Amino acid sequence: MSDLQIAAPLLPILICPDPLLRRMARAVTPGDAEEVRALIPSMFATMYKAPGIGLAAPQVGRLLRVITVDVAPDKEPAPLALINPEIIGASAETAVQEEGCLSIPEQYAEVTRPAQVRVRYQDEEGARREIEAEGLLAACLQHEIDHLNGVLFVDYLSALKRNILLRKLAKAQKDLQAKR
Ligand code: K2U
Ligand code: ZN
Repeated sequence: MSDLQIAAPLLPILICPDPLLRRMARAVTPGDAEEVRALIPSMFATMYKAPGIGLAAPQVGRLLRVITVDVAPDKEPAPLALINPEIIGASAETAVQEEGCLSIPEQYAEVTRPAQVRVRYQDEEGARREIEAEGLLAACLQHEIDHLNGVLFVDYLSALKRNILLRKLAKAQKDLQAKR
């Protein structure tokens, strides 16, 4: 991962099954501008530190529709902050990607999603933009936008696989607490 450091306060990442992760985030309004201007650098700092290639505001306890992504931090960092992102197009073609989640640490599973997506969002200056994504960026954007709707990647697994994965997470969290 990149050693991209951003001088902004780190935020604690909520861990499943924190109920906040299952809430719907609300749209950012102009009145949120100041809070969002402070939140985005902290989200990037927290994401790079984890390390992760994406982060959604609900993961750091803020029910705002803001996500940050940087899927290739090692090569040329391409930090992207998306405000009020919405998927306005998705290919019928699907792709399988191994996904992880900073709120479900150390657990990974393959997830099938549309291979390409078109996302409309507002950038940090408030300008309306659209991007077309494929590959890991497409998976990451869909994963992060899911977080804004209280959806986690484990929801795409069979009940059996989801329960096995969440039981392993609960045990790992218990062992972690025991070590403290
Ligand atoms: O939202 C998050 O919790 C960060 C996710 C982003 C991600 C989305 C889709 C596919 C993979 C990752 C990851 O935890 S960031 C850590 C990571 C990086 C590369 C591959 C797998 C996991
Ligand atoms: Zn996640």
